[in-house]
Amino acid sequence: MPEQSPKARPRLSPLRLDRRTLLAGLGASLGGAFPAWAQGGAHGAMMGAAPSNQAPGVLSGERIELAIGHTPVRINGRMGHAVTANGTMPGPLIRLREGQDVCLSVRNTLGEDTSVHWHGLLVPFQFDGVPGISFPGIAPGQTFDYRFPVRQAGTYWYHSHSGMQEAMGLLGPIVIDPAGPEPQPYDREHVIMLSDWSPVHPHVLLKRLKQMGGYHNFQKQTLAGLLAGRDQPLSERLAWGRMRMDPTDISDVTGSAYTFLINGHDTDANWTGLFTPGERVRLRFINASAMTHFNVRLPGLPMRVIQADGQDVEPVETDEFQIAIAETYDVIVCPAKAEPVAIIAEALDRSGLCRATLAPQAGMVAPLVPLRKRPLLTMRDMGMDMSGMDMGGMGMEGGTLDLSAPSDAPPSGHAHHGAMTMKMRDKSLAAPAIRMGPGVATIAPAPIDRLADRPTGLEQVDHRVLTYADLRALVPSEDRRAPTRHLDLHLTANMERYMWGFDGAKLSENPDPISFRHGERVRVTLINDTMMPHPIHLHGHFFELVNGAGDKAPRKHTVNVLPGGKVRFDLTASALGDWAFHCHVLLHMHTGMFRVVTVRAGENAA
Ligand SMILES: [Cu+2]
Repeated sequence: MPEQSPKARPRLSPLRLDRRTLLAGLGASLGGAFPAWAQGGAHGAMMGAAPSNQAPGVLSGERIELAIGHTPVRINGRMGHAVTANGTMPGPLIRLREGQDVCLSVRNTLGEDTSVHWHGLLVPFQFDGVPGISFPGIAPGQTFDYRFPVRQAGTYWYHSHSGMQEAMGLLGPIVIDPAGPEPQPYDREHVIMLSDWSPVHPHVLLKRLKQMGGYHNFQKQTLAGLLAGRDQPLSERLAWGRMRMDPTDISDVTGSAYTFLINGHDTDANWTGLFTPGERVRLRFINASAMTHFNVRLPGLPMRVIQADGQDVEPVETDEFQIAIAETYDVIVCPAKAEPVAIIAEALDRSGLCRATLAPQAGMVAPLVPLRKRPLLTMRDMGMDMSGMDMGGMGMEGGTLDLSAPSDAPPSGHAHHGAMTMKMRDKSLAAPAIRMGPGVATIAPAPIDRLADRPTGLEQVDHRVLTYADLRALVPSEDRRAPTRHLDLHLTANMERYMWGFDGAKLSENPDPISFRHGERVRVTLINDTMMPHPIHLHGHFFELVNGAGDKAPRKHTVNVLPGGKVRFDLTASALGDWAFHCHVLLHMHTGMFRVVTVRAGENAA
């Protein structure tokens, strides 16, 4: 594996792995309790089975109880301390049916406040679970009952919205069966929950990042790499240097701090889900990580994507997809042979991966794949893709809708980078709405619509890769009114000081809420002026991505805005109340990339 960074762990060497995975396959346990759905050798659920027959330990019915507490866990051979629901990480699977009522009763046995947010669920705002916005939080010793009708179907999840509890393990899956027939029949299903785990307390990780932005970036380019032709051309490196940025700054906390998990198991523990050859197996992928986007593939097995963020899409076949933090994708795979198949979740920055196995019988281990070459950010990621542009055209306003430009085009105009890179620090280019304080270090001079771009790091792989432009809703959107208002929001940062915000303001500066009239139809444009992807999540609503699919624009609750990119979505402000709107990278949210969205009845309400 010549492309591995020096920090890649030795445990990925094939020889050691074989011995270790053999041990795991023979039943050597890494310890820690798992709910039945996340145990190795899980049978999964058969489609159409009553919830009570699906698997032991699935929580269903009209009253569901969760107890939040402390639990010691053992991950990758190290003991750690987790915050858990009902004593396990991940937490129990909550299985509901569209149309039912539910009371989720959450008891806090911690010594600090807690909360649970039902991610992607359309609930009355007072049951959305965000302390300080929708309710006060759950004090130690208290129980809070969340009561709401279940108005949707699909794959969702729950997590704490208090402090760093989500990064410490308070997360679990929610599956909602449709009231009617499944639009995409399958035989068996497994939940595949991706997460990242560090025995270091998240507050310590944050402190390191504030002291030194690149703390966890051990993949910096070297002179040796440059000479060997692995790294960028010298002219480009000089350009990055002038901006005091680093193109390997893909993620702020990487595999040097994290162990990546599938259903709570690391690669050695090899979570295994069973299948019978010939079955249609539905995999419900949930990225419940605090800080990690994953590239997901099952080498040798095509995937049919049938849902994104719990919403049905027209089936689309692919070989790999990137799942940003907080997104979900449901796929159907049909393994025909009685052989184990690997599920590979590789961290976006290639600092590590997790392998799990789909197998016809317990004890089988699918082969591991090596980490691929680390991705580099391009000038396109800086909102400075100038392909097809004459260099005199730098005055171009607001970029172009560039859905046709190939995403794998090499950054053009090396000779001009000196002039262009200065643009990124030219604050006179900023839109008037941006508060130009220390929280804004860079502006993307020419952000472009990147929905048809392959996501970061997958530009060059030689198989199919899902893009947002491939997603089409199975059923046309209910609200086909044209938006009556346009709203631009910039995602801004000063990475060196680890400050993140919307329009240059962080939440602690008390920016005005983003307000919508009830029923209003608004086109929102998110512009990423930073060098990192931001999965932006709106509570209480779905929005329709403007991706060229017209009436079949896919509905999402979270959209990943690529660096240097912009994303447009249409929103019907259908849910009264105050809602959280934030980046789901936990430490970005925690350091300010968070706004309150308020939906009020008004004279023009629809
Ligand atoms: Cu959320």
